[in-house]
Amino acid sequence: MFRNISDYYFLIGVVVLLFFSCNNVKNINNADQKPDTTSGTKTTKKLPNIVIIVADDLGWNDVGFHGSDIKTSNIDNIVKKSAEFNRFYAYHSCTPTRVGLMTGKFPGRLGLNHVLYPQRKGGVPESEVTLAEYLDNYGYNRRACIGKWHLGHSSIKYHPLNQGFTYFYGCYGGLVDYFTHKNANELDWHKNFETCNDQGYATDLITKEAVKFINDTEKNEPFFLYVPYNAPHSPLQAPEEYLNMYDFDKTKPIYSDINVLPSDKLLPYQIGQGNTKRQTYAAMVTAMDIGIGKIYKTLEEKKLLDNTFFLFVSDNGGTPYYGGSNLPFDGKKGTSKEGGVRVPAFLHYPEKVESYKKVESVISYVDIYATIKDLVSGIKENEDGISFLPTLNSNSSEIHDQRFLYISKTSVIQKNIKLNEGKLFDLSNDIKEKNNIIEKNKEQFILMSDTLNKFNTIIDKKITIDDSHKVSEEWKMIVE
Ligand SMILES: [Ca+2]
Repeated sequence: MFRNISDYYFLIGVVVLLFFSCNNVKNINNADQKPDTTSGTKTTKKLPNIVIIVADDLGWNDVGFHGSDIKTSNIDNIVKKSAEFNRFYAYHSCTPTRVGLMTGKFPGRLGLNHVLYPQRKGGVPESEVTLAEYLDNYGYNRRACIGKWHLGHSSIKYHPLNQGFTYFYGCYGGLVDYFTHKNANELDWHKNFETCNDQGYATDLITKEAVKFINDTEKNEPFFLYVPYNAPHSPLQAPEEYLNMYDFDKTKPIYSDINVLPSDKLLPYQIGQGNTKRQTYAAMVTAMDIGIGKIYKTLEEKKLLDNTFFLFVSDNGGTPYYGGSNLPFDGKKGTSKEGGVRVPAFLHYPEKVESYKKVESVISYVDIYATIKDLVSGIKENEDGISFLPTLNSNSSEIHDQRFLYISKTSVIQKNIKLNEGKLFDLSNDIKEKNNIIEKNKEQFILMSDTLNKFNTIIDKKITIDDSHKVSEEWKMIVE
């Protein structure tokens, strides 16, 4: 069949690749420039509020609207009035997806296709025009990041308030204790630049701050609210009120399913553990779902919902060891198989999405920046991303389906065809990526392999990972 895909698709592929290559040159040349607000059409139309909610390590099979056993009634109800993305791809781990979301670029371009662990130096360079900085130029005076930052903590220059946000609440690192708010033995909970001693379950605190931020909005004042929950990422911890929704039995041992594991794999956390890992994980997801419901309801009560771009997405697939499930896909967080990179996502935006719609086009985390750029300035492309607004009003988007979407160093996708680790798969009839179709599709394989190699040459910036950072007391960021 792929012999029939023919020169037309090949040409499209080359054109798309050239577009990315040329754009890369442009980006390097313009790296230090601020956004060009003069080229964007400043519209007299009322700007939409932008709310982006990111779940952390939430698997494909961990939301009710995908048929999960986990209770997510709030987001399930929102999805019924949204565009649901059936092919939304993230990077396979935390920091890189956030880099792509915040810069519109593949994280490898910035040498950031790795996770910023506590001891790791680096972050998004100051020269990047983050989404928050971009929106600053279009009249968004209030820009909050409430949740888990994970885009650099070794220097104050990486702080969210130095990357375009006007308000920050939450943690800098990626593995905070949900109750003590400690990570690497130090308190990692902050309000703007200051240490914050708020007590409570992290998910609930994040929700409360997000709701407060919306309630503090003056009428006709567009805002950007970025809510990267750290849930349901490990450590597995949930308050009893949420565990009880899953028949938590205090008289039974905690984590009874972990006893079969070697003792060196036991988790050090005790507070908030349920009877099983899956039960605890489910309670964490439900806590987040209830939080999202509160954020949504606040927008509704403030009569802001109609004019709000409300996007929900997970930053990568789930980790079965920590209770997540990516069924029916194979793979997990950290892999480029569908289970690691294809994530739950939807957009609620009554202005553009009048009723439920399932979007089948291939959409990516780097498209979020491009879409918001399109929304506020009419410019439809940004570095590696392509606006997905056109997909909301049509059954398919040729530009999304025909492009080669770079997934990772080992993987590239074009519509249903996926190259991963030297094998070729047709996702239209093989979602588990079991049947290598190279033999009958050698031309396609060569094309995809060449494309991946070109991407890796262009995008994968070689960097030396520096693990010499010592987390300071209360994660205070240093001035370099
Ligand atoms: Ca993650």
